[in-house]
Amino acid sequence: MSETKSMSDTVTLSVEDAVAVVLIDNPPVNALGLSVREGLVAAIEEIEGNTDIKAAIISAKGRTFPAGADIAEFDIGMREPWLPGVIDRIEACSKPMVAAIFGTALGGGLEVALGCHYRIAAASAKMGLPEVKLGLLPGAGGTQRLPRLVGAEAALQMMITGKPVKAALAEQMGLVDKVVADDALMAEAMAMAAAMMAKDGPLPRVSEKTEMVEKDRADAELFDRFKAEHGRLFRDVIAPDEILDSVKAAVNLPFREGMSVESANFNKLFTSDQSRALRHVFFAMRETSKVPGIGKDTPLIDVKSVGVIGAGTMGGGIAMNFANIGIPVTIVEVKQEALDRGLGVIRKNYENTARKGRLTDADVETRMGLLTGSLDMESLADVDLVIEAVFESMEIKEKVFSRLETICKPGAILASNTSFLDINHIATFTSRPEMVLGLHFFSPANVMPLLEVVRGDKSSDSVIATGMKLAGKIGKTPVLAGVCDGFIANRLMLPYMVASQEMLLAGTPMQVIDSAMRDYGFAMGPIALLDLIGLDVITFPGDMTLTGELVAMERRGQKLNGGFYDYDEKRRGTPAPAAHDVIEKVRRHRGIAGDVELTPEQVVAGLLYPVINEGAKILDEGIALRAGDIDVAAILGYNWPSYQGGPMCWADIHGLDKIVAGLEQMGIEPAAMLKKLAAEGGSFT
Ligand code: 3H9
Repeated sequence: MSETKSMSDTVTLSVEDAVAVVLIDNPPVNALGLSVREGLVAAIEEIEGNTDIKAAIISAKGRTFPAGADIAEFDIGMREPWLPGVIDRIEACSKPMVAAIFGTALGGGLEVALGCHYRIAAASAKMGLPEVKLGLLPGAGGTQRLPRLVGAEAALQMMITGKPVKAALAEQMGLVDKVVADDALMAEAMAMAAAMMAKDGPLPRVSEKTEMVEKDRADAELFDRFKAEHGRLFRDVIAPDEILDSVKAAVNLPFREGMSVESANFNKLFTSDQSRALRHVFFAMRETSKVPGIGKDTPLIDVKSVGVIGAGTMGGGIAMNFANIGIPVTIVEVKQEALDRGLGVIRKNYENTARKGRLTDADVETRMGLLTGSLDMESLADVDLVIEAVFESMEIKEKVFSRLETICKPGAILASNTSFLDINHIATFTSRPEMVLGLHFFSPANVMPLLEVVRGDKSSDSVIATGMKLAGKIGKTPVLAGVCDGFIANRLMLPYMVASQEMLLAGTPMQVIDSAMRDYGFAMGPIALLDLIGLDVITFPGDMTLTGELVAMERRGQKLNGGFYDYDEKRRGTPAPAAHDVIEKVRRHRGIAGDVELTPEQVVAGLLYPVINEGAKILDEGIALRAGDIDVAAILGYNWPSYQGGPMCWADIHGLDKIVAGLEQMGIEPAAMLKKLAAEGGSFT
């Protein structure tokens, strides 16, 4: 092998048996940043100019073939050479180019592979075009080359779902030429390059392939059919239509013209609010686990066994998270009946999952086998972590934590799943406040992806680091929260719920409120949401409340007799006459006269501006570390539509000065931080 030459800071080239091996080395995921693109151009020039080189392999060091363009570069401005041009040069190369794919070849990474003349993949590799998840489309020739290689339908499927395919399927589809054992990838790629350089005739360039697109052109219904079959994926978001339009161009136009369509559509999406929001969410999701002062050298506590106190809906769901990853859980209850009921619900949950084919019967038994019920707190003597999920009363928490103090081994982490009680106060019930933290799960706890890790004044760094790490292990995204009423997600959304009640009382019909928020992107509006979570769960301020009156009539929402809506057997709601009467009664009681019927835009402003205001206070008080953490908490805890970026990112896009003015108009004092940022022309994110 020749000596290794640097093509740029991140690309090297070496020559072995007349084959140039070009390796990208840009950890962590070999994203195609400026220096990689420069290195690839230099490598192509070397390959073309060096007569000793007869063929080349493009691959990477580290854990993966490039996972795409460098998303971080998008917001700081991309510089030449642009990726589409680099890939064109790879494809135009006069010597055979082989992509040796492993790890996750995504986005621009897969587009580089599509520019190569041959593709060989490791058996464990995955390939995909996930740009749609960033509100984008594959903008380096992917929308034009992939349909020419695998057909428009398979290409659309990959681009519009954004889901990667495994190597075996990629081979079946014709996306790769060969799949080989992981450890044989480079040797097989060398063999392929050697075979190809010995071959006469033109190189197979994907952009020149016509067979697939000709077939697709004959199918006049293809695009309408695809859209009809995948309607859900086109709802609310704009990228899928642009992808469809670009693939249509691939089918109907010559390659270069199709590239122009792709480029125009990419630019449209790139500058859209949706893509800005989704890119923000991509990084925010990955940033939440970074806590200043806590790093690789913070010692972690080994959690090999867990105790959960309370076998109710919350306790049961929490226990399942640990059983799912093989950690034994002792569940403590006060009464045998409650314990049996709790374990029965968990079994039913697992059996339902098995019925859907997502678990085997043996898995169900393994997981149930990891759960031990107990009526005695003493059985928590040896566990590494206890999570209490008992009734929300400080008196009961005091009893529980004072007992844990005497029972648990030194070094055990003592966590509370409280949603609003003061963790610092709870910590005073033990002599080891440094071991106490909040682990706030969202219901259903085995499903919802958010875990608020609540740091008390005295929680040790190790305890917090362990909580954050553990969240990832059980498949949740952790968000660190300080101590306050409601922590981040619930505190943030309480003003939303309160405003929805005031809006109803002022005269806006519930369907108008709910439909405006569905149009904004929530799966349901706030009134329907209240019915779903139960009208007895949230207590609203005021001496006579709508929910209080409905509960007094034994209307508790979907779970009992309906709430604001009446429900049919398919759970479809219609505004309930009983709720109408209650609204009138409370209006009379509060002396509210006249109807203020709001437009959908006014509903959105009326409900969301108070949320932004609360978010600003949460940030200013240091309850959340970053605006992005608040966004993640809202997206994962309350299904805030991610293409709106979460509340703080949405506020930035919407305009902070508009929000300040709107709040003042509503008679709400804007938070100091919000006012300051608006005045400075600053932003939360
Ligand atoms: C594109 O390609 C557009 C083109 O079509 C056209 C252009 C003209 N860039 O997720 P992880 C970082 S759009 C920059 O925790 P995992 C990430 O932030 C792109 N950074 O690891 C994190 O940083 P940190 C299309 C990136 O093992 C670290 O890498 N491609 C990028 O769970 C580790 O990430 C995609 O959308 C990137 N492209 O998952 C793929 N990717 O450590 C996006 C990752 O500082 N990436 N980072 O927090 C992924 O899906 C996952 O990261 C991947 C690894 C599956 C690769």
